[in-house]
Amino acid sequence: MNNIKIQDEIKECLHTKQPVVALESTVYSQLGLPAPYNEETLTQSIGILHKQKVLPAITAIIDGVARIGISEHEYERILSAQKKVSIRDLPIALAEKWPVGVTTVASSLFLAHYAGIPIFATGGIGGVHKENPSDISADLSMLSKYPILTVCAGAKSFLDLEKTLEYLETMGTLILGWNCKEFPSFFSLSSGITLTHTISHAEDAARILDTSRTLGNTAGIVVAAPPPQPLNATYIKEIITSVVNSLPPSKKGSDITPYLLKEIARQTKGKSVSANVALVINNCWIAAQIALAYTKNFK
Ligand code: PSU
Ligand code: MN
Repeated sequence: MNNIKIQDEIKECLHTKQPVVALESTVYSQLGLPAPYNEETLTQSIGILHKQKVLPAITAIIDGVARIGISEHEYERILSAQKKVSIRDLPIALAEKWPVGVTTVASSLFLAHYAGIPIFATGGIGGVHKENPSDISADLSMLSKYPILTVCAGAKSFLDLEKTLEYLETMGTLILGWNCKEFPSFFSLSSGITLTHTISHAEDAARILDTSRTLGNTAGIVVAAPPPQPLNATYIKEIITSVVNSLPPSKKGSDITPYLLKEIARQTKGKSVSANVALVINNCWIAAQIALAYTKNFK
């Protein structure tokens, strides 16, 4: 396939059983975080992985090719990208050779699986929307389709978290709280939803992932980590309610998530952005720990 390319360094790492963590790219574009915070988050995410000798594999569409692993000189393409590529968009982005497209959790999981990378980190997964419960992110079905472990801070809290968890359960995706008993609420700690399973060590996550893969289970695993710089739950809830209730009817489909993120950032005067930056970097750190434990003990 000449429209999917795995970076040589990543191929080599996977071949020699060295740790690799896959990353999406929408969160690092301005559709996920405003400039210059998107660049700072990207640099720090990559930095934290390199520091632990774990190779980052950023997924993105560049010059009509789906890439697993991009070089530093190409970061600018992601930072300024305006086109979000979810799983449904992937064939057209490649067939029509889009110059640049940033991957969502859904399309990144597909590409990570293609490359054979079992561990993936993001900010928050998509989910069932509050304002329209039939708007269900393709992230959820893809999370159950590939035996990949995804580290996130739960689902973005402008979503219906109860319905999101119900959907994941129906699809057979295991959710593990990372040192927490409640499903994290992305910008804040508490969602009021108690999780069935909690883990406290990267080795536990690695063992559960290995067991699942050895069983031949095709569903993924979600490790949900509380945000390290949470906002006050009542404060952010009020803002989210007002933003969701005043969603302009012109915002449809995949434009809704970037719009809500932007509007919440505006109304919190950037506080939501700081919380978002911190949790993305924290999730990369956790994913690196799990990748190290997995390659050391199980691969
Ligand atoms: N996490 C963040 N910011 C983001 C996203 C996740 O902290 O911008 C992106 C992810 O790429 C996720 C997507 O897959 O939002 C979900 O979009 P939708 O609801 O349209 O499926
Ligand atoms: Mn949607």
